Amino acid sequence: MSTDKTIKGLVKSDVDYDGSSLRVAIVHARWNKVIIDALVAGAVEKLKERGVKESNIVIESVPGSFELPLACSRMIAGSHIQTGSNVTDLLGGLNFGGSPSRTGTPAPAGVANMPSQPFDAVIAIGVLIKGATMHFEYICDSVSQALMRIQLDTGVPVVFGVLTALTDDQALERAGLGRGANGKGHNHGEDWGLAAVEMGSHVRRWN
Ligand code: DLZ
Repeated sequence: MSTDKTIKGLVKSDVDYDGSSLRVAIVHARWNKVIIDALVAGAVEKLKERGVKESNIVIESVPGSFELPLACSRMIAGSHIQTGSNVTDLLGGLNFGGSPSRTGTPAPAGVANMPSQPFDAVIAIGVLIKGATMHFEYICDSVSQALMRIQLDTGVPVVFGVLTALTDDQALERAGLGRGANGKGHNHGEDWGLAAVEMGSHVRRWN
């Protein structure tokens, strides 16, 4: 047996979950946006690879990670209402070859309040990087606890896509943007996209 095999990390599922009937929201913070963009792109890529339709991927942004729980909670609660139409100009700078719909965009006349399918999963994406004060600790703790509470209270999977990094380099590596001796690293957004499809599929089966 090879000794260099790591025991850490996610083992790929034996099942290729089919996301073709799922509706998924991505809620992301805008702090540390270069890293956020890569993570969102990774998540979208895997959602689409698993068959989630572009029109069923809804992306919303909030200022910082602290705002993620409220946004997830309200999006789940209001997910039967389509507040915006499909919008192709994603976040101005994001470029990952897709055109998921956005909420929060003023809906054209006649589009607002159209019923739509509830979200099967929500991915909350934020990047917290430790600074000189206790700010990081408070936000990491409250956000992770709140996101867990939301998924348990609502029964809708909330994927924990919040990087809690001690340094810029740690965060970059976890978004596949590493610049150090460890190489580019791995984009965890991809894992979060797969987790959303898997958990959304499980919950449909369990209900
Ligand atoms: C204020 C702040 C700081 C210092 N650092 C981060 C960070 O690294 N990542 C992040 O997502 N947000 C940060 N914020 C903003 C807070 O999350 C929040 O947006 C503000 O405190 C307003 O509620």
